[in-house]
Amino acid sequence: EGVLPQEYTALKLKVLDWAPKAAEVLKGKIPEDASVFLVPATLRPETMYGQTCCFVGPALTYGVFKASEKEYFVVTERGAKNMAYQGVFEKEGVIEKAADIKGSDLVGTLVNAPLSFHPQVRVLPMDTVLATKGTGVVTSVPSDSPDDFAMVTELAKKADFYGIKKEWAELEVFPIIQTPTSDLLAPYLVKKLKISSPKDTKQLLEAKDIAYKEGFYQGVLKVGDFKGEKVEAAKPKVREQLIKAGDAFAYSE
Ligand code: A2H
Repeated sequence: EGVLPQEYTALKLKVLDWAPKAAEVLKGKIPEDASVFLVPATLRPETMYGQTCCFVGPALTYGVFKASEKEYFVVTERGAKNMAYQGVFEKEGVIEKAADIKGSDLVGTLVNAPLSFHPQVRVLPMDTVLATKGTGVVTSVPSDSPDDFAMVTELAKKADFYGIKKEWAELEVFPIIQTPTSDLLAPYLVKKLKISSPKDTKQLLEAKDIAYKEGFYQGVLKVGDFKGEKVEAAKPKVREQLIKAGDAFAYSE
């Protein structure tokens, strides 16, 4: 962990249809008129146009936390504790948990992904999601995140093994950011560094480092309201737009 707090954007992915297991576990625990959101924490709000799924750690335990009368958030206990002291919940400092649910039970749930070219995406498993970072929920942008691209490729290859439908992992990957080398930087780097699975940790770390720096300092948005602007300039603007629309909020740790 660094000395300065990380400023994340917490995105609200509204649940449209629960996976059967999740529906069973949560039955009667959440008011019928409330909306439930999966809430990933991201450092790259300007890439949200490219979301294709939402990752949870299948072995992690999540809570469904009451943010207000009408809204509940699915995050880790740790994430909820941080939120409670950042003015995210209606009652400052108070954590109300409606239910516990395992990540594996959430897999297959259909959620709305704000700004994405794919407005409806699935919750999918990713073993490398850390319980000790962010909210334990990670939105997947395979065009710009090598980790995400390696994982969706793996999921599509071994859909049966992961207990998912192949097509959930095969949503089209659209170019979002142009850099000097590519407009699909993550797939480009995964190929170039010969990354064949999410287990190629060392190369993935290198790819992540290159992608982050090149995307931030040399990237230009190809899509959306800030098309043509440098990532550096567009990042806070996309973030503000998401927050103003009620689709996101500031989260730090
Ligand atoms: B980023 P940092 Cl396009 N476990 O969002 C593992 N990874 C997590 C996580 C957790 N509990 N919580 C957040 N993350 C991911 C977008 C993105 C991200 C892109 C490119 C790079 C990138 C779409 N996924 O991150 O250790 C989230 O993925 C690479 C740095 O706090 C979050 O931003 O620096 C990022 O890691 C936060 O990682």
